Formats: sequence, structure tokens, C-alpha cells
Amino acid sequence: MKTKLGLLYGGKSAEHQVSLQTALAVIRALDLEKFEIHPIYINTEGKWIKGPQLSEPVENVKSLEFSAGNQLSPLSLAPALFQAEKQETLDVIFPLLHGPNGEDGTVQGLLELLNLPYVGNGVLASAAGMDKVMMKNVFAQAGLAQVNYVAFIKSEWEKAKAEAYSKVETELGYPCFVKPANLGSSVGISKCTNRAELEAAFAEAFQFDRKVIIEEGVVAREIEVAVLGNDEPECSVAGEIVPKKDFYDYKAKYESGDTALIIPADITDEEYAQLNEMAIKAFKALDCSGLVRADFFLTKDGKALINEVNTMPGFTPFSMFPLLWKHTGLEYPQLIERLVSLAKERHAEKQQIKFTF
Ligand code: G1L
Repeated sequence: MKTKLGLLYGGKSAEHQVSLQTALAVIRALDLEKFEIHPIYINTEGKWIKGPQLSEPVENVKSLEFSAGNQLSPLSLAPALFQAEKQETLDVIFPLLHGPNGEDGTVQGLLELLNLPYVGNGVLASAAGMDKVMMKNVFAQAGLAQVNYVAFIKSEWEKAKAEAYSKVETELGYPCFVKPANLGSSVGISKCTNRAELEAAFAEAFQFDRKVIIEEGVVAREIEVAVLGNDEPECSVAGEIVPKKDFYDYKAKYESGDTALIIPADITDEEYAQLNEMAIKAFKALDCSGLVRADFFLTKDGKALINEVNTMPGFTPFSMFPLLWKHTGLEYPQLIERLVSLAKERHAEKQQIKFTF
């Protein structure tokens, strides 16, 4: 029996195109002898459009951008996902969506309500992983080393701006980074080296979120590892990101050529052991399932600080997460199959849980 895989992609997000490219790559990697592919496209207006089952390889993203026809709102999607009229349902959903309404746990919540197995992190890990303040608080509680940070909500800052700036200066100093707490991408982020820049950075970041985090700047290498699994997660080799710009900004991140990936990273065994242990600890602390990319700072004296984890990392064959697994011995098509079976496993386990007694 083929696995009926629902591929959910597009979305009302700045990363619509990234999602489409990723969906195309995933489709092309899937073995059509093992999978039936059912595309579900979310257009830029947020409409959900169920496409026809794909029985042959797709050539380009254009053929994934369905229009007109079966336009649906997420809430009317339930019968379509269940295909109730045909008495059949999809076996697993693969959500390839970024940002609000994709990565923040809301789509995962919908899939939970539909009782459909889905790839990747659940509601809790997705939501906590989208909020940098929440994530760092969880890491702190787990005893993971990280840079110092402070956070403000917009109304706090508006009421006492001067106090907010001096808190940053006394607790963190310069340079520091000001970031919206809830964004998957790097928009609204500024590096500050003085008060004037800090003031401008707060105003900028609060345009994108009602919550802002300020992180201490460190001089360090940026090293990432990929984690895969459910209850017994495993870690890939490490990779290093070498930014060619001053810092990893939105452009540098998405317009190729501005960063170089070095895999495996040139680090010592002790350094790797530290990263491996911390990545697994972070995975468990956030209650992750399926996968996570854990991003670290590695200081000159060999100390690892966890920066963040990404519950929905870049996922084309040329993105860090798949490349790290490729270098660890797991090719892209096998990585996708492993994620699908982890989704089935987790769902099956959840079916065993009693909700009444
Ligand atoms: F389903 C997985 F495997 F959990 C998963 C889902 C989404 C892995 C990676 C991603 N990544 C993305 O969706 C994206 C970063 C390409 C969004 Cl546009």
C-alpha cells in the first residue's frame, strides 16, 4: 500500500516562494512507487486549494500554484482532508509552511483536531519555538548556556522608554541585537552599538511584533547541528555558517552567495560532543518531535552557547538541515521517508493514550 501523503505548502507569508521551491524539491525526491502525493496549496490570500493527486514528477513550481476551483478556508478543509465522500483519508501530512499560521503551531493544531499524522513538531514545540523569549526561557530552565537577553512588550516600552534602554545597557551593553520575538525570518532585526541605534532598533522591531527581545552580542563562530527522531533523537555532524556580511540578515540568509556553509565544521571532538549533548537537551526541553535544527555560537575558548532552534528549518536539498544529514550518511529522499515514518510512529503512539478513565 502506498502512503497517501498530503503536502501542504505556499501560505500567506513572506516565504511563500521558499515554500513552493521546497515543496517542488520534496515532490521530486519522493518515490512514486511508495507515495501518492496530494498537494494542498495555500495561496497568497490564505485560501486553501486542493490540487489533483500527482501521478508523475512535477517540472516547476508553476504547476503547484493552483488557482480557482476548489477554494477553501482552513476550517472548511476538514471534509476535504478526510475526503469523506470517498471514505478515504490521507495517511500523513507534510506541512511546508513558515511563519505565522504555519510554523507557530496553528496548522499543527488543525491537524491534531483532524487526528491526522503530520511530519515535524507538534503544537507545543512549534509555538514555543516561534517565540524567541519563550524558547530562551525554556532553555534557561533546562540549564543550557546561552547569551544574556532581556525582553519587553510594546506597552512596557512605550510607557518607560528610557528605563528600557538603560536596562539593556546595564544588563547587556553593546553590541547587542534587537529582534521581534515572534518572527521566523530575520526581518526587523538590528545590530546596535550605541543608544541612538538602540532607539531606532526598538522602533523598528516593534513594527513587526508586540514583543521584542534584545540579545547580548558575542564574538563567536556560528555552528549548527541537525537533530532527527522522536523520543530518542539523533544528531548530525556539525556545519558552520560563515557570513560574508557583518551579520546574518534577511538578505544574507535568503539570497545565496552571502554566506558559505562548511560541512563538516572544523571543530574539536570536545566541541562537537558539547554541541551534540546540548542539541539533544534543547530538543527534549522544547518537547520536539521529528526534527529540529539547533543553532549555536561557539566562542574562541571553545564554549558553546545555544542561539535558537528552528522547528521548520530550510529544507531544500541545498539547505543546511538536509546537507548536514547528507554528510552524516542520510540522503535527501531517505531523510524525507524517515520523517514520514517518525510522523506515523508518533501518531500511533498518541492513539494509545487514554483521554478518559
Ligand atoms: F515537516 C517538516 F519536516 F517538519 C518540515 C516542515 C517544514 C521541515 C522543514 C520545513 N521548512 C519549511 O517549511 C520552510 C522553511 C521551507 C518554509 Cl517555507
